[in-house]
Amino acid sequence: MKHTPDNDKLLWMYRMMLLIRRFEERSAQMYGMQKIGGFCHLYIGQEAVGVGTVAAMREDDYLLSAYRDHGHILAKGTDPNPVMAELFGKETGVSKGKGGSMHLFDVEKRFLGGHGIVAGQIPLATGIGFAIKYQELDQVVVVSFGEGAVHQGAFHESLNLAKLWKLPVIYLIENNRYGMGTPLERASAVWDLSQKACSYDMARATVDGMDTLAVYDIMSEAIERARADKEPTLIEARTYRFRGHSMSDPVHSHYRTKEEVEEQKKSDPIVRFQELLLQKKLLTKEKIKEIESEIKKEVMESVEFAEKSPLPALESRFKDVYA
Ligand SMILES: Cc1ncc(C[n+]2csc(CCOP(=O)(O)OP(=O)(O)O)c2C)c(N)n1
Repeated sequence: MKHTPDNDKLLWMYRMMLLIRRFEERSAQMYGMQKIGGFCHLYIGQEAVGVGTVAAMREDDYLLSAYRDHGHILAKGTDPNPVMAELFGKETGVSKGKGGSMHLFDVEKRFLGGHGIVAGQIPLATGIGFAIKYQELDQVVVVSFGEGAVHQGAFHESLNLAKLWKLPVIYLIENNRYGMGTPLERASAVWDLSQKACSYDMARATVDGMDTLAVYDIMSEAIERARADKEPTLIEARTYRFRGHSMSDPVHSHYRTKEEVEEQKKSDPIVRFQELLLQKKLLTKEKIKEIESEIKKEVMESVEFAEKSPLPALESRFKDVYA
């Protein structure tokens, strides 16, 4: 591996993956208690992709994702309190309670959504890449989307222009193998999705999306290419979601077997990363317990904050709404 994080970053990555996991487990519980309503898609199982990616980014780089976005915004540094409040639909939420789970947003942290339309964020990210280049700045944009998005026209139009205009954008396919209940094999003529970059003569890579350090390495390389040479890259991270497509889809549905899910859980990215840090002596069993209890407290505080926050005022219903 060419790029390896220093010890502080390794610990940050571990802590962040655990925060995302515990935050979402708690969100699922709150959904069950009807504190959270509407759509809610969990990132559980995919944490290595978002965290490995953000660890390779600079703070002022931009990130966009689809609706499975809790992990991305937390990794980008947004406080869990307004994120949980947004899931609760409260006024103190990152989108003032009007976006919900799918439409998280934090301009300050340069997380530009949270997008519910499959592939909708891809042309937006391309436009942001254009703006960066036009203003002669040196940030990069990473846009994450599911494998279901690569068959949309918007994906192809974006890749073509990004290569033609040499834009600093990294297109990150988070291939969790299913678009709702449709497996990749039933939706795609090709299995190796990074091949799509060949049509646009674009740099490409495939990475084990359950391996946090491998994601960090590949992403660091792509970011260097984008920052220095203004060259885009298409990355396919092969990952897996342990939960259903959304809170309304049970974990073990007709489209995949219980055995398959259990088999995939053996490569849980957090367990793998924890073992690595134990081997490196960066973690001990006691330290793990300490981190677990700090995170539990942090997540419970976010629930309390969300519970206590007011609902958006009735008079604000047309504010910040564009139609
Ligand atoms: C343009 C559009 N078509 C259909 C939908 C309905 N829809 C919501 S999620 C989804 C599956 C997308 O799968 P994928 O892109 O692989 O992402 P994942 O949920 O696996 O993270 C579909 C078809 C939508 N939101 N937008």
